Amino acid sequence: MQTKPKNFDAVIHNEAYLDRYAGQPITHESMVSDAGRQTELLSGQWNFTVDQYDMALRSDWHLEETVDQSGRPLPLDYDFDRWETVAVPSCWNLARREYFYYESSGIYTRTFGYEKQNQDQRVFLKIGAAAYHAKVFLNKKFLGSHDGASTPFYIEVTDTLEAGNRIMVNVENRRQPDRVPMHNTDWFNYGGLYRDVELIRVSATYIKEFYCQLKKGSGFATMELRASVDGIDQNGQGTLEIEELGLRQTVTFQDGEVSAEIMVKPELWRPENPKLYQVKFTYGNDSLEEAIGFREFAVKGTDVYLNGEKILLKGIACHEESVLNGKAITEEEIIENFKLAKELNCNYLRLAHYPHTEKAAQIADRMGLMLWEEIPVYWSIAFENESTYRDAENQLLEMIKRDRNRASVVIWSVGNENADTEARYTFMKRLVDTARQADNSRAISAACLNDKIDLIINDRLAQHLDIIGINQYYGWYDPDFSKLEKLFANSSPDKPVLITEFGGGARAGHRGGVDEYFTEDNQRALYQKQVETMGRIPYIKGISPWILYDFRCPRRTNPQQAHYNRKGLLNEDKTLYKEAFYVMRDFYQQWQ
Ligand code: GCB
Repeated sequence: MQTKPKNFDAVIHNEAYLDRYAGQPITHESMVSDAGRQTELLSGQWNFTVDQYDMALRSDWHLEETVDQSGRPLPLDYDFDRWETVAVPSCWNLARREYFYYESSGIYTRTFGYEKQNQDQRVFLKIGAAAYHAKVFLNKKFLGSHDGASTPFYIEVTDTLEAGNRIMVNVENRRQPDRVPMHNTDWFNYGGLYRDVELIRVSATYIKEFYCQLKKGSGFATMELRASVDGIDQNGQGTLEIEELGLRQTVTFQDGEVSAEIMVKPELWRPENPKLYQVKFTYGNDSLEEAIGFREFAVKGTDVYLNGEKILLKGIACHEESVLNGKAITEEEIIENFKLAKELNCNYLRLAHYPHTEKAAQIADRMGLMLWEEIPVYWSIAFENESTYRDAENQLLEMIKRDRNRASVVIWSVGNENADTEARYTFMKRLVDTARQADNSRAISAACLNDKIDLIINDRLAQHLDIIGINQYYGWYDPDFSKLEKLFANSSPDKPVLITEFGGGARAGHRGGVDEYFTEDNQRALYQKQVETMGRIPYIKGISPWILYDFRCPRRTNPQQAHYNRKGLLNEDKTLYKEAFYVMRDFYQQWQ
């Protein structure tokens, strides 16, 4: 065994400083069904510092050791309550000019009071999103760490909370090859606590999971209920109530779980009539109440059905971003995006390339838009790496568990544009199987690449998907547009194909010849050719052009792009419509 030299200093010489935080991963297993629960928000101003050298972790700042063993005061490198403040939720990149491209650790801390209401109450801390990795400390205790920038995580804090509390969160957003996504993407790498942080109080035995959706193939007349409870009382009764339907059904739990089918004929949710019911579920003293829509989304042959009727998915892709707030997009901004999608005659959006806030699906439920939700298995992540797989799978399950009661969500996507290698095939097939097992009421898909040499749709993953997503940029990255016709002619898929991306860049207001790149005229001509071609292909059952509005992208450096991906149908602040917007709007108006 190697011994440490006598003058080894644990703070400055110990490169294994992260080891003491390993082994407490926070995963989908600790999620709490929280839709419709009263929570206490810890949002607002938090003290913050960038911590490029990871001093908080190397020196255990969370222990707040202010004196040495003999009680002599120590010189401290931190001063929690006198640091500057930033808002939670927000992205640090937009808090200050100096932080714009910052990719490392940031330390958030605040104090808060807590009043116990009764002896049996249990409390969970929920962090809506921390990009990308978080380590959470409460009252000098390390509570665990979470990977993945876009999904919520939950930690039980019942025994750690006191009347006065100090929370400290290390959030770290280094781009790394073994993460999901890896270090190379086509969007901006925001960092920070950019969704709400909240406390959730539940009963001693509480409802942990609650799933209630229409059962597929039941003639729209049966609801499937699945729930689990956690706590000492595992064999009690739960009650499902939907007042508007006159429904009150009692179900009996066994060993903490129940699954039941309930005959009932609700009015069906659809984009033209996004009917939602207030659904209440009670177990002992614990209860949940959420607005749920009931619908059936199915695939048969090359057709897509909603509530038994053939539909086309008239969509648009969208990142979770605004110029002002980065990823900490507000409800008003989501509503604005969805209104623009409706103006484009859409009934559907592809939420690319990672889970957007859960508010998006709640709003889509209300506004009547169908959604594709995706995890950031993007380009060439470390498909050979088992820990990368576990991270991807956990993000997938956190997304599914979070949103599986949302009628608007019709497709789970397991990734985007991944080359068809052996390792990728195995990795993504596992994800498909996991998604299907977790929720068989939706279609599973992925945005695939086509074979650019033989010009054919032949991705091996496609055989395991319900719907094949295809990204194609003919007329842009490959200027030879004739290849698109060949690709479609050479392919005869036995399932529906969605064109998950096509498009080209244009700077709003920049006009010129149709052959001049980055003009609105070039983009318009490209859209005209694309929709004219795709509209004739019988197996194409949905389209989501890339993209609703321009988004920040450090890869894009020419003066027209100016660090934005300019493939939007609107500019980045959505004040300027580009010509292609109207091409798409008119196409969707008549596409049937
Ligand atoms: C793609 C990617 C998307 C990019 C887009 C582009 O295929 O899926 O993330 O932003 O192309 O603009 O190149």
